Amino acid sequence: ASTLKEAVAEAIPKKQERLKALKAKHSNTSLGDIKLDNLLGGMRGLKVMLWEGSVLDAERGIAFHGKSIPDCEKELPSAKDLGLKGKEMLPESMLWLLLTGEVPTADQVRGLSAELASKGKLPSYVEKIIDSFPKTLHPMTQFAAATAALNHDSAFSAAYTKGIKKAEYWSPTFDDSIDLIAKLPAVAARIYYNVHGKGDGKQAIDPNLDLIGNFSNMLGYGDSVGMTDFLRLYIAIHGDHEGGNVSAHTSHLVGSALSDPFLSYSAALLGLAGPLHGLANQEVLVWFKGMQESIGQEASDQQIEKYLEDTLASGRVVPGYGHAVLRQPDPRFSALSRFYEQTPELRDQPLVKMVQQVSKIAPVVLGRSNKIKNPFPNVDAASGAGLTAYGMTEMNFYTVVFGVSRALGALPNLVMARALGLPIERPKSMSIEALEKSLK
Ligand code: FAM
Repeated sequence: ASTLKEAVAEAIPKKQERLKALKAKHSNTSLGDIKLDNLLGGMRGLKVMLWEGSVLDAERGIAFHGKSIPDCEKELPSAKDLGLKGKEMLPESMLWLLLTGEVPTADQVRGLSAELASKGKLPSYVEKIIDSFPKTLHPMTQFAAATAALNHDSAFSAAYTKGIKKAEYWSPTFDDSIDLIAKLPAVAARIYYNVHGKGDGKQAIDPNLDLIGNFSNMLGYGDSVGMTDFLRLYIAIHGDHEGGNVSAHTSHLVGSALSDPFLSYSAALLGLAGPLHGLANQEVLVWFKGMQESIGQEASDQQIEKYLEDTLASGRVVPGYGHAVLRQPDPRFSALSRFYEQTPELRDQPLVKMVQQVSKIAPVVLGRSNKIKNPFPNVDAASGAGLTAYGMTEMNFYTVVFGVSRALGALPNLVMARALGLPIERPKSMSIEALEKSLK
């Protein structure tokens, strides 16, 4: 296959066959019990969703079609492989892997980057909508609203209105998904320009650059190879984290009603805006700023330990630590930490140094609490420090960068859900009385 769509079209029949065989043999086989604790505990651990792109193991962390982040860093075509300035793996390579399960060639990635560049320009009505927002409206609210408004030209909506066979739903869903992934950087950059005054204000696109090379230019960081490369790594590893996290789960649910990818991903962004989910990277920086004000830029381990204990004692969470599934340090944290170690201009930056220092102390302090199931760092413990160190100090924009990335997982999730004929979701809700009756 030379295009991503051809590669997806080739991969779908095999998946459909395997699912059919599984269904034929195991439709009535139990996948485990559902306890009241699951119903009251946010459905933790319930095997009730299907998504091919990644599976999260509590000990090993995320695996994308079985590949760990270090595997991806070795195998996925990088900026270096494409002759671009920088060395990190490209988000386009991750998108190809997530959708097809295959590692793309450098040529296939080059073609995908060119396709995304050709579809990256925003329609002027969306530019006007973004420009109409007050600067004080949170960038995530602006991001979600502009994303929904892009559905004016949705291929899926048009096809559905005209009449389309269920077996073909995946095709316009794919078209809308690629179109949206191509446009998210310009939406994000226009918001950044309006709210924080940085970037070219025109979201210019160079057809010979990769998605994030262009995104970095639009944001005004294009002349920093370090920042552009950091954004490539950041966006590649934040793309997908199984199907049950709030943002991917939301778009999966909304998409199951056949709302088009623009509406589905807009809903995902609103979930990502939550403090316990995507906004945690902003919360982490707020927490670090508070700590630095209180104990200084360079602090001893003891001072940091005390500050962590005070945070817990005040009933607040330590943002960037813990996870609903992980029970080990988040491999996404480890990848960013590796980047910091390998990048001289970052390694000795006070905030980066403190992030690394806290990552050794916090697990000990959080580990003393018997209620915290995972005392280790998640990706948010490290993600903001790099952005700040490279000059993106506007914390309320961090989750927007996360939102540009999460589309790499959430939108392929929609394509595969339609390709596999997954129905509208409708779990059962119970009342306390109904529970009392059924549990007596
Ligand atoms: N600091 C303080 N308390 C924590 C904690 C932390 N980092 N992580 C968990 N706990 C508490 C949690 O609040 C709960 O206390 P209560 O019973 O009093 O409510 C208890 O420990 C059991 O929680 P858990 O089972 O260990 O974790 P959950 O599955 O309930 O929640 C998180 C998972 C991620 C929401 C939770 O660890 C947290 O709030 N972390 C801080 C916020 C954060 O970093 N979120 C970003 C997660 C990241 F992966 C992402 O989605 N971007």
